[in-house]
Amino acid sequence: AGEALFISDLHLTPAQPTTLACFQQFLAGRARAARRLYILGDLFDVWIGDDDDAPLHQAVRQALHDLTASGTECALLHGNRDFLIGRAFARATGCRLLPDPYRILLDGELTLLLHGDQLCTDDLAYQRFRRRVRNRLVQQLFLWKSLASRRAIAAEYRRRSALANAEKPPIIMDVNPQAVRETLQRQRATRLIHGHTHRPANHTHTLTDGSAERLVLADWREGVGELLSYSALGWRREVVSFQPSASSADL
Ligand code: LP5
Ligand code: MN
Repeated sequence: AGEALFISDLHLTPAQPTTLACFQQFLAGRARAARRLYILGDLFDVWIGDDDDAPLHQAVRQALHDLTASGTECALLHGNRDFLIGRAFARATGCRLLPDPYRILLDGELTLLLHGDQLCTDDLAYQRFRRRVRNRLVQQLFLWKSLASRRAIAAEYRRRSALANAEKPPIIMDVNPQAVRETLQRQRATRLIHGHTHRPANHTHTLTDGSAERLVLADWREGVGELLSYSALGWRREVVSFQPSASSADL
């Protein structure tokens, strides 16, 4: 079936150019060896609409387009920062936008892919915020605004979110184990892969019949990231890091 790669939470932003460079290098190199790449949300630090033509967005569009044109399929889930990624972005990059959660069959086992924010059910303030911004009409009203005012609103959300998070006990911002079990059982899946929490680890959950595995992906920062791969060799975690070329190191 070929190798599948899973990454999440790159939080690409002009403020972190080496993380962008790392991702570009990854798409032009390591990712090409895979049959399929899954991005499990928060590829961007913030996404205010497909019409935003900032240089970083153009660079990412181009790099993803080159990857899919080379024959590696790419599928994308929305995160809590970039849920406004739409069809125009998918068309320009050749990526497929998947619903969250999304179920795939790997070697006869049902694996569930999600960003992970919905599983944080103890974070009531966030879930309330989420319901509001995932509303179609609210999104349409937002998208009708100018890029400048959308940018300002997104910055205000980010500011308030950071303030709110500083007050929350860390446990609130992790997934709720009961929500994990219910989701797995409802979807009849035996494996879950998600990001969002930035707490990379492999967990085992006991279900009413049997057990399930939960693989949490790391976030990318300062030019260093992580991927999870599934191939004939099984499951592996790999470090992805930016390698400056000799010429740019001379500068
Ligand atoms: O993002 P992170 O990891 O810091 O925190 C998340 C949760 N926060 C969010 C909010 C985003 O960071 C900011 C939104 C991105 C902009 C997208 C584009 C604009 C959309 C337009 C709408 C159609 O997701 C945070 C969780 C944390 O993960 C861990 O799970 O706790 O949740 C919050 O912080 C929510 C707060 O608790 C409550 C909401 C504060 C914002 C209130 C907005 C007020 C209106 C402002 C008017 C301009
Ligand atoms: Mn997230």
